[in-house]
Amino acid sequence: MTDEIPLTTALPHFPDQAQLLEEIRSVLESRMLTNRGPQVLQLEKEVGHFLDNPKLSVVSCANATVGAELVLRAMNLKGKVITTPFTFVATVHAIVNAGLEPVFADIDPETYCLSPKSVEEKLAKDIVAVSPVHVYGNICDIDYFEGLRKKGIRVVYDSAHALGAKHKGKAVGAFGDAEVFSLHATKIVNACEGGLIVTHDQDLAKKISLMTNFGFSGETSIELVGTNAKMSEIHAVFGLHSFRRLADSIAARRKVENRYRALLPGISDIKIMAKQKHVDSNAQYLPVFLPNETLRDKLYDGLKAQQIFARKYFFPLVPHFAPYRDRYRDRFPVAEAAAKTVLCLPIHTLMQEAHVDKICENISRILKQ
Ligand code: T4K
Repeated sequence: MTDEIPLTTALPHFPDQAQLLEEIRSVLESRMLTNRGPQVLQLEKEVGHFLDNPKLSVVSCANATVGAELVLRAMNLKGKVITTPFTFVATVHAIVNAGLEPVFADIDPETYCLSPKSVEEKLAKDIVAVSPVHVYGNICDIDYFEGLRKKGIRVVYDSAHALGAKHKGKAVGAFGDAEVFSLHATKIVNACEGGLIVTHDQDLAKKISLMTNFGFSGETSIELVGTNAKMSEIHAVFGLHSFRRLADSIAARRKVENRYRALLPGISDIKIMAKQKHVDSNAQYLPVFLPNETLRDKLYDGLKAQQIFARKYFFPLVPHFAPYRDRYRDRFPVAEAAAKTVLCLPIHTLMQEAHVDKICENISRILKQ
């Protein structure tokens, strides 16, 4: 076993470095470094082919946070957006930065995605959109949210974790009014920093694309108030390399996941997240749940002492962070329990079964102490 591999929740990996460096060199020589150059267009095209639906448009952007904000701004919404408290803070910041007010609903205890029942309880006249998150690469209740969309509520999925995952054979990207993927260094497809917006609404896609470039529609014309949210050519080269290996990355991650699934049930006091029906997961994260917060923290610290770096995604809940704390006093029993007991164990493409064995031996030892 190669012990020197970092046992971290995520690890960027570019196996073909010589080829990658060569492509970066050729971008440098072209002197075309940004402003929607050929690499960015190629990335959008290849992701479009992968999604295998000619009706979908793909727009690249600087990161998923600004991507989600632009989607909501481009929709010209005013009012409130229902989302989940159990997410990375970016989901909620994007809503606020788009001038909208987040409303939190609780999550489903099996999938950790927004619970339709809880969303129903929060529906009101001023709810103009929902932003469900495909947490850990699990897929939200697509049918329920499609029903809301038909009632006129805009549905913008935060799909930061879900590139490559499939629901009933259909690749994530095709759902709702728009989906926003993250290409951050910790994600399954990695452009160092980056995001992709996918929508079947071509007008919306055009608008968002203009908005990523200050709203320029020509050298001397500005159509709308935009920002600078462009992906650079160098980022797109990283993204393309990583994207072309997506199937291999998923296969490597599934092998790691399967080993965890074989070993963890033999250890008491730890529960691995159940596999979702009708979903081909991308194995982006490997969440486990402990009986209580004390044991979760004990395991986190114990693993860290052995240079095994798990993460508490997502603790604290977003409404408990300083900018939101005073405004949101609702209780979210399922999300609160998940936040206190979750630990995302290391999973990445360089890990082998022996690494999982080592991690599980440590888990077993720490929990028995
Ligand atoms: N929506 C959701 C549901 C999200 O999870 C995220 C991002 C977003 C939206 C927004 O997407 P972007 O705007 O970022 O495109 C990380 C990431 O910064 C963040 O992108 C991600 N979610 C979140 C879940 O995790 P940290 O602060 O927890 O990551 P960090 O730096 O501690 O890294 C985690 C592990 O990865 C470390 O053990 C080391 C390893 N790592 C990390 C980086 C950055 C590397 O090996 N190399 C690296 O370059 O936030």
